[in-house]
Amino acid sequence: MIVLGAGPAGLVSANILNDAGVECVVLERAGREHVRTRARAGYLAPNTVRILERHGLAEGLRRRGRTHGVCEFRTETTRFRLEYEGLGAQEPHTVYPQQDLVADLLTRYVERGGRIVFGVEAQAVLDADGSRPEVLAHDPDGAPVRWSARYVAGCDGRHGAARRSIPPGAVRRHRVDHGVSWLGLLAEAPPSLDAVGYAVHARGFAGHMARSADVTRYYLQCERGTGPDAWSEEQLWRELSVRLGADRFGPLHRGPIVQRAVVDLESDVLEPLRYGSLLLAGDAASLISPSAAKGANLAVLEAELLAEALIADLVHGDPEPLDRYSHRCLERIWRAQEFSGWMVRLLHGTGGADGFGNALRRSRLESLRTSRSHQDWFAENYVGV
Ligand code: RFL
Repeated sequence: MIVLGAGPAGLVSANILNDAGVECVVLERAGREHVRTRARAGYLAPNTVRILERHGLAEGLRRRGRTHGVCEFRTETTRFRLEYEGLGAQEPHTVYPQQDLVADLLTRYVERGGRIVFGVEAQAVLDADGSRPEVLAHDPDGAPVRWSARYVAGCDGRHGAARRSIPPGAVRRHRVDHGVSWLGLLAEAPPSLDAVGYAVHARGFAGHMARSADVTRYYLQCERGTGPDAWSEEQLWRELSVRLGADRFGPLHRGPIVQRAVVDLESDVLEPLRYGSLLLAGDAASLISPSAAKGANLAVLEAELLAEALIADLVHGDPEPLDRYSHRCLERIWRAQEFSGWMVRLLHGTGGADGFGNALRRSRLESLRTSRSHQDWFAENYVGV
């Protein structure tokens, strides 16, 4: 078994497969340190935590993760809080930085004898429609190498080799560009509020998400095409303060901004998630806008389904779960996509000429503020995958 990519999808699959005695190797383009320290997601859904617990992968997050169950919506004039932990399914998130989860998964996999090679960039999966696919790769010295196995798990993200190796027309790619861009910032600063903050402002969206006691992620909606360094730190803090209403609702805790990246909000879904012996999971299978923090959660969910289906086939000779793998994932993926798209429209007022789109956005927010059934629906979807 070959697993491409050592992100959440690849490492969850590899751990489950390795524990079941399936011989597997993970091929990872980046170096070990880069993989262990790459800051991205932070909000884990209750179902994600349950999956990790089921497979003995939750020790670190149980010790260091914090539960979180409140979000706060702000506009130019007002704010309201939703204690979603007490609404809908009555469950909180667990805040645990993705890089810590990845580091835990990696340590455990290697401690249990799992095989991983860093610095190997897959170029293509050959003969994916046959029963002995080959991965064509470059080893850390740049020399070409080939690996072959019964199956290849494509967990190498949206720009990986797995997606590229599927011939045009063999799977459908559904895609939407939400027409909005965010500048994602990581600040070495304590959180400024005790909630996930969503500011819906005429100047654009701003978001606040705690990562740890001294690291906070912020998002600023920006013009499409803006470079990550277009604004100075002072300009960024000023803009965040304006949009988050710091003068009325309390100042932001400032600190050095240690990471910046522009994300164009787009989503896609590949259908089916299988091409012969090549199976896709995580961002390789479906890219989801970060508006509802579902990406890492879907990656873990799909990784479990994939690993269990592979074990059924390779260990027990039962190919049926693998045949159903794509269908089972797609149901969850489309539900998460629907909610993420709704969040995009809630936060940006897209979907109409200026005044119309903004009026719809205000109306959506007002409904969320006042309707208990809307709040329950929100809470259930917000923590659900
Ligand atoms: P990953 O984590 O991108 O891992 C893919 C791995 O594959 C390697 N790779 C290759 N290896 C070999 N050969 C090749 N040709 C390769 N090409 C790539 C890469 O080096 C990497 O190690 O994909 P995976 O496992 O599918 O996991 C997906 C999640 O990482 C992603 O969905 C989330 O980070 C999205 N996301 C969030 N999701 C959440 O659930 N909650 C959040 O709060 C959240 N915040 C975020 C996010 C994504 C962000 N970025 C990336 C824009 C915040 C940000 C800023």
